[in-house]
Amino acid sequence: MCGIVGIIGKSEVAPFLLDGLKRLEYRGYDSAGIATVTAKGIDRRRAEGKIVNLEAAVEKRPIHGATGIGHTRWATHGVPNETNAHPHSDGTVALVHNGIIENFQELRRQLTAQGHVFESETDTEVVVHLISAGISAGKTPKQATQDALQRLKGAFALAILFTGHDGLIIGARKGSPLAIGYGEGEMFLGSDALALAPLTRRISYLEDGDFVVLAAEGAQIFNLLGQPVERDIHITQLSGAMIGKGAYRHFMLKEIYEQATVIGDTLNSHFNPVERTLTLPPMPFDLSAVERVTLVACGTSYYAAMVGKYWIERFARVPVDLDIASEFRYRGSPVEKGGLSVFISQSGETADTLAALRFCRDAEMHTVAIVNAPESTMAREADAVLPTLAGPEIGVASTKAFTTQLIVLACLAIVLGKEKGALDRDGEAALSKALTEIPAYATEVLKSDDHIRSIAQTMLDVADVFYLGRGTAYPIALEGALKLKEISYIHAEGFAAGEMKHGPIAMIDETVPVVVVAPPDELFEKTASNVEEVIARGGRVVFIGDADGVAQFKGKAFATITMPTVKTFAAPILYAIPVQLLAYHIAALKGTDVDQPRNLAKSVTVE
Ligand code: HGA
Repeated sequence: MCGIVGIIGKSEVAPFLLDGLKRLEYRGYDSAGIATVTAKGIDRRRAEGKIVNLEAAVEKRPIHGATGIGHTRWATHGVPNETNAHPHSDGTVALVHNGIIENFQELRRQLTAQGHVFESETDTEVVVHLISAGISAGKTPKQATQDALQRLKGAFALAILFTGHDGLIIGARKGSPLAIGYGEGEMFLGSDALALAPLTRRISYLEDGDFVVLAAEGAQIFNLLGQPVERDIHITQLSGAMIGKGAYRHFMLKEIYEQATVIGDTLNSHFNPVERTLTLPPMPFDLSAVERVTLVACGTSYYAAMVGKYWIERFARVPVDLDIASEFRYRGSPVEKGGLSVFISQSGETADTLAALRFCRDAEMHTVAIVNAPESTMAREADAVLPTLAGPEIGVASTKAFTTQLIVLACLAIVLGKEKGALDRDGEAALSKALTEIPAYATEVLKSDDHIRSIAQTMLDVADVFYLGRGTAYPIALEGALKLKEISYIHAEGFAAGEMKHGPIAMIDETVPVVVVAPPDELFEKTASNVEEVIARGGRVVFIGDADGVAQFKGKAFATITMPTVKTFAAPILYAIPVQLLAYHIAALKGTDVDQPRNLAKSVTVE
């Protein structure tokens, strides 16, 4: 969340800052702003809302300078208006920030008592005044920044300009990501390499506690004590091309449709079609010695982890602890030295999940990251990486990252099962076969798109939607409800079907659609009974099952979606698609901002 870009260029930087911000807009769209420094001092333009508003402001009043910083905001402290938009500046210093300054109130009190006047409600503005106070006291920009950083608690990535110092940007990182880009006589800063990819491919990543003094000739990196440190420069593989929507109306729809391909790509990176075996990249620890697995993630990735728990326990016979990252670290769980901990995150930057990874690493657990961003902090810090090959996911509501996470978890469950001796050759072959069939089935499922759209049409005015499932369909019910909430703003809840009678069924009447995720598995009859209970109370059931299941509810269910008959193992991956499409069409028909839903952003870099 919040995107940062900084450029020391050879000519006007405003167009490049705006371009960099567009590549980071998935991180936040509450407001955007840029600032430059020239011999005349600091100048800035800011606008509430999306980057197009900032572009209009810059067009109306062009901003000049070859050194500049930019920001796209996801507000944590202070409403999303122009006054709270970054860059914040007092005329001496201008800066952009990603993160949360946790001790901002205390610092603000102290600085106000010293005569500093604050104009915004943000936590960020204290950093401006702290550094500025140092400059007024005669410190250099480097010293003033270093001293200010030592007083900050919380998380930050910062890019800072100084009046009188055209050609200088200081960047700093603690918790939130920040990359340095090396050009020819030009230097760059960015929240990720993607933002910098069109400008340079030579990238190094700041480590926590680092700050960098950037000039046109290069970068000097220091640790918090001010000692020079070296960080490797590598060539990013990320493409600088702006990703387009193609013929699709929204990125989310395009990404739903890409699933047939990217599921296959991800599976093929582990599957040997000749020997029909699955392998994982070598791990720096012995998988066969793993006695317990801890799965940690947030949001949609958490629901992928939940499916992973069912699979690992069933096929590898290894107990799995499942945790929401924001809870895990604080609940004092007894982590086991030598145990396996797996962290799942599309961006690989999710603050809570990253903190959980570091917590487990410090407790000497083995750490594995399942991420879609191969150059992310989690990918760099984990003992081993299992990448999802979903390609860039631009829609804020995750779709293809989810199903490729499931593929990776399925492979992990199978390989762990083999290593633990819980799965024999035939078992592996049967499960692998079920996975290899998924891409073709996914293409078939997508053919229901128009039908699902017609069902969506009947759900535009509802206030609540329930989703039910059992076994691995239960996390899919939870994910279906989350997708709907995220993009349509309709209240939705997922339940284990067997839980309905313990409370939620009291909510059922003819106004509440109940989406049932019911693949043909050994739990089908039990789910079917729960559906009957809902129908008996007037519930409007949208039944998702194979032809036999659908036949059972013809005439009783309000609507049905017929799925191909697939193996139980493959079902959660395929049944994710209709719930994604249903949420998508409801939101698109309602006319919400599907790709950039209100209050949300991708790459959740704050706690
Ligand atoms: N706390 C700052 C920056 C927000 C942020 O990093 N969000 O991800 C603000 O509210 O402006």
